[in-house]
Amino acid sequence: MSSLSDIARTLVSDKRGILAADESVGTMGKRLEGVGVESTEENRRLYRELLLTTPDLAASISGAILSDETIRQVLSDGTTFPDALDRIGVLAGIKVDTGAKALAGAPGETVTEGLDGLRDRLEEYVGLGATFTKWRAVYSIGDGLPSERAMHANAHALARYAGLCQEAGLVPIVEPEVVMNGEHSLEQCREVTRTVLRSVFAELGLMGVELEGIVLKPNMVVAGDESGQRPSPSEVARATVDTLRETVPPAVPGIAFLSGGQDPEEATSNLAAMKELAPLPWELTYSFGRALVGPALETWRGSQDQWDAAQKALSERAVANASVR
Ligand code: 5MM
Repeated sequence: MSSLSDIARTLVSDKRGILAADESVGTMGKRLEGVGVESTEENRRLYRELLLTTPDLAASISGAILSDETIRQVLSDGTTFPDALDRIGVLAGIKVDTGAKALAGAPGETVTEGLDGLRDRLEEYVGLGATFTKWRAVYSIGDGLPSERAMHANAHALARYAGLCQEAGLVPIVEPEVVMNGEHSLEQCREVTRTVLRSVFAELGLMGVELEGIVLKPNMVVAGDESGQRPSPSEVARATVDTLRETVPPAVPGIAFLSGGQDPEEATSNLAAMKELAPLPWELTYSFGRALVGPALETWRGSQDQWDAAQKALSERAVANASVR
């Protein structure tokens, strides 16, 4: 079995990135209904089959994050999703959190849940073919937010999750997302992201998490979507990389960004601008959800006739992201 650091390096190296296809049933339902497709178990399965059988996917995708539903489903030919990914040279990952829930004593804020019974669930996921995992904590910027309480609760949960995954031989993707919604400036996003990342790495240290065996999945430092600001890719890149240099130890092998609702081309341009700031202590790559699959979903709209065109749309985004220097 590969070591944790080998798996983590495979996920972030050779310019490949991670496809986040782990929407919960609720989120996937909203996305499918948005393009006029009924959210049935079969339609969710079919859509994931479309994505993950895209020709040449492995040239630009190192790993795919699945949901609990998908990891138990099979392709039309009867192959399980993890087996199908293994055959093409893509690692199978699994989202193991059970969602962001209201945090007591912190109005408007959440803590991500899923620690209860996690050790047993991880053992099962290993048996189902997973080699890595994901857990997402969510932080909003607002009047007095995020609170110290929410930051502490989420960092603690992320670190306990990461420790359990490494114990099970799985590489944890640690995803603290400062969301883009709001009127905040780029500078405010930078301050909050720095504070959040500091708290996460402090907790990872306390829990004895091996930094060589994780992948960090942070937000890019951007202005709020209602701020009226539109920073250029070089401004986003400089603010993001400066923040990461201040907070992420060089032992971490790689950073795979989420897209957070950015336009797909914008996310690619921002990633490209960051890579221009090399040399950096860690690999930089993508772990996009919407910025990879959005155009494919819009193209497919549930039509069998659009199957090839939708796969091409995914391929174009994946290749564009893998082609940035
Ligand atoms: C793909 O969506 C992931 C799961 O979301 P829910 O559990 O809320 O359904 C999500 O965590 C995703 O991996 C990240 O937000 C990155 O996706 P984007 O679209 O921001 O790149």
